[in-house]
Amino acid sequence: MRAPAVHKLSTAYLALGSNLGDRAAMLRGALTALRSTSGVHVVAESAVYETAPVGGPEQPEYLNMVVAVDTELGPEALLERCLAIEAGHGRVRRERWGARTLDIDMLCHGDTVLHSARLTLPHPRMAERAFVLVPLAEIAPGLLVGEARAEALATSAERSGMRKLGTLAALVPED
Ligand code: X6L
Ligand code: MG
Ligand code: MG
Repeated sequence: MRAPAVHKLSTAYLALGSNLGDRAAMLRGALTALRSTSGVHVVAESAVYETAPVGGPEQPEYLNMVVAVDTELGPEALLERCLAIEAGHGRVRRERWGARTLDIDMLCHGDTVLHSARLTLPHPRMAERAFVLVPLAEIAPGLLVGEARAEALATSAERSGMRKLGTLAALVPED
């Protein structure tokens, strides 16, 4: 009898954002696509926040949320899947930090530390962004972001320009 293949499950945190088109539908579509991905299991989702844009040109307000996935995919494979889901939602990369239909950023992947041309883990700038920290702290308060717990960073984060809208399921009908 052949030994069963062993797959290591890692928990990855993904930050989702949208500020073009039907923003809530974009987030819903991202969740549906992640749930349909073999080897990806959505295990938690934060509330959805409407947030003032940070950086870049003048652009519309974002909807942001964070999801946790348990995954058998390695960091590079999960990144590929996230980029494909963005493209499938009409993401067009024009200027840096410009408006987008859907952005999916990998915040961390287990305890992987990685610096490749395409991906840096943990995400180097997540500790500075309230639109990431506040939803992240809802689903992973004890997660270490550098030296600090996500909850501590979120508590001290500047929340002006952030409005909690509620769960995604309450914003858009289930599909
Ligand atoms: C100084 C200068 C301090 C620039 C911060 C922060 C730049 C974040 C870009 C920055 C700076 C970013 C989202 C967004 C973007 C989003 C909201 C970025 C890249 N994505 N604003 N801006 N939500 N609210 O998902 O994150 S573009
Ligand atoms: Mg981003
Ligand atoms: Mg991105």
